[in-house]
Order: sequence, then C-alpha cells, then structure tokens
Amino acid sequence: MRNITLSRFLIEEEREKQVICADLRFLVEIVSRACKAISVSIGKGALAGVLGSAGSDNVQGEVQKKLDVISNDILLEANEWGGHLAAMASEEMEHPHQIPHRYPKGEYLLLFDPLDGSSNIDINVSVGTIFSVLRCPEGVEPNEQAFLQPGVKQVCAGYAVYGPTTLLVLTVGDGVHIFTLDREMGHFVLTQSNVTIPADTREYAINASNARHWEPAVKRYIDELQAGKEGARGADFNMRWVASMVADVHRIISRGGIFLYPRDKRDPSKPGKLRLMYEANPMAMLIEQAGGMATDGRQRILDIQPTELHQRVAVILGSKNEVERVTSYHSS
Ligand code: AHM
Ligand code: MG
Repeated sequence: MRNITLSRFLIEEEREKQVICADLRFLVEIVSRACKAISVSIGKGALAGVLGSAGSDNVQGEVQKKLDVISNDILLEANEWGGHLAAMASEEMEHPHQIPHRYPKGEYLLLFDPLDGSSNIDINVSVGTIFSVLRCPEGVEPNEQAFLQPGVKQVCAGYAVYGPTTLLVLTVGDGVHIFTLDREMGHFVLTQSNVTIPADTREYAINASNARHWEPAVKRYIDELQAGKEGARGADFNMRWVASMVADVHRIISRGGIFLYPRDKRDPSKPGKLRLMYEANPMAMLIEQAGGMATDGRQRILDIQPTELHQRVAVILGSKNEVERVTSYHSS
C-alpha cells in the first residue's frame, strides 16, 4: 500500500471523491490528534501515575478511572477551539458540553466514549475511544434535544483501539478504513482500505456469566452454538470475550464474528448495558459500512429514535448471517 497518511486520505476524500467537506476533515484530524495524546498517556501507564480510580463517579453511577477523566479532558480541549463543532457529548458528562463563547461554533455534534473498556484500563489489556458525528439541525440550540437523532444520521463514526499497536478505524459513509499509528513519525497511516466482514462466522462474543438473565431467543441461539457439531448447527463455534467493546468489534472487523450484549431481565429500565449514542450507533455504522449487520434483537440499531442522551440498548452485531439468525429468533 502507498504511504497514505490520514491527512492525505482525508484530503483525497474531500477533493477527489467529495464525500466530506473541509470542516469534517478538520474534525477527524482533531479527533485523531486527541486519540494520539490518549495513546501516549495509556502507553506511559504507571510511569505517569495515570492508573487507578479517579475517586469520582460518572453520570451512570460508574466509578471513573483516572484515564477516563484524562481522555475526556483531552477530547474536550482538542475540539473546543477549532470552530467545527456546535457541541459535544460524552459518556463521562451528564449534559452536552457547550463550546466556550470565545470560540466560533460549527455545524457538527461530536459524541464520544473517551475510554471504553473500563475494566481493562488498569490491567494492560486493549481499551479504546469510540466517536460519532452528527449534524446540528439548522437554527437549533445544541442542547440535549439536538443530539437525539437516530444513528442513520451519523456523518462519520470511528474508534481508536489502544492495543499492541494504536489503530484508528474510520468511516465517513464511504467504506471502513484502518489506519495504524506510526509512533516514530507521529501520524496515522492507512493500512487497510474498504474492509469487509465475512457474512458467515464460527466465532462469537458474549459475557456468558449473564446467561441466567438472558431472554429465550439469546439463550436458544447460544445453546445451539455451544452444542457444536452434535447440535442443530452441525458445526463447532469458538468463543472470545475481551470485555472492551472496541477490541471485540475490532476482531469482528478483522476476521468476522458476532458480538452480543443482549437485553436481560435484571432491570427493565436498562435494556442492555451499552449506550446507544456513543457506543452502539458508531459501531453499528462501521459494521454496516463493512457489510455486516447490527440490531438490538428487534430492529436495526441505526433506526432507533433516541429519547435520552445516555440511553442504553441491546447490541447484536457482526457477520450478517449470524445477526440475522439471532434477530429472527427474537420474533419467533
Ligand atoms: P464502559 O464504557 O464503562 O467501559 O463499559 C462498556 C464495556 C464494553 O467495552 C464491553 O463490551 C462491556 O462493557 C463489558 O462488559 P462486562 O464487564 O459485563 O463483560
Ligand atoms: Mg464504553
């Protein structure tokens, strides 16, 4: 592959393909710069004193890690001054973050989970940043209401995964492209273009410790997979669960698979664990752009009309034929 940096890729998407405008190009550049800074902090770990709890809870009542707070601050600061955003929303903040008056405002809304995979932060396992970009409706104040748009309205989505290498996986609605951080040069380089997910897979990801709480459709589906060659599917399936959505989704983007964080019966007010606006929607856009499928068991994730910024949703995504099958079990 030619040595195409993220900057060059974005310029070509703008100039030759005209799929993005200058403001969106700038936005992606800024987010990618923030991801580099987060990657540096994570890379220093204990040497920089960034591991451990921050001693606070976020809006969802979850304990914040120091790196959750650091990553959130990095993203906010990087994106405030450029004039490309109307407002931002984050897993770590109850309400949207407004652009300070001293800076110009732009037309985009940026949503993010600054550091996904909380339980893996302190144990040197891959974590990541997930982001989603929407347009602020014209003439509308960028308050919480402005963010409540279904995932089909996303103009861009992506994630960075901080693993053995730092990757940026991106879509602007023109396929899925993977960039690898060249740490010496300090920039992202295109290493895989137009990624596609195979429609069939023999690999699944689910937190099986929740099995007793699952709905019958998911229980039936997983039972069939676990029955292997001798069961209804007539084939053996393998299981992987990193417990960082970015890492589990990245495996699926790389070689196929199905990921489930289904609705369970514990708390009817929480349909699933993952958040719609800054976890499920951007991942669903990427998965669909790569030829996969994403549903909540009942409907396409990207069609869900959100009612709350931090709303939770069941997530089933990945290789098309498997997602279709388990989704059909929900209606039968
Ligand atoms: P977080 O945003 O607080 O990190 O929670 C989301 C994470 C996902 O990355 C992952 O898929 C899931 O929670 C793991 O959940 P569990 O600990 O139940 O296995
Ligand atoms: Mg998360």
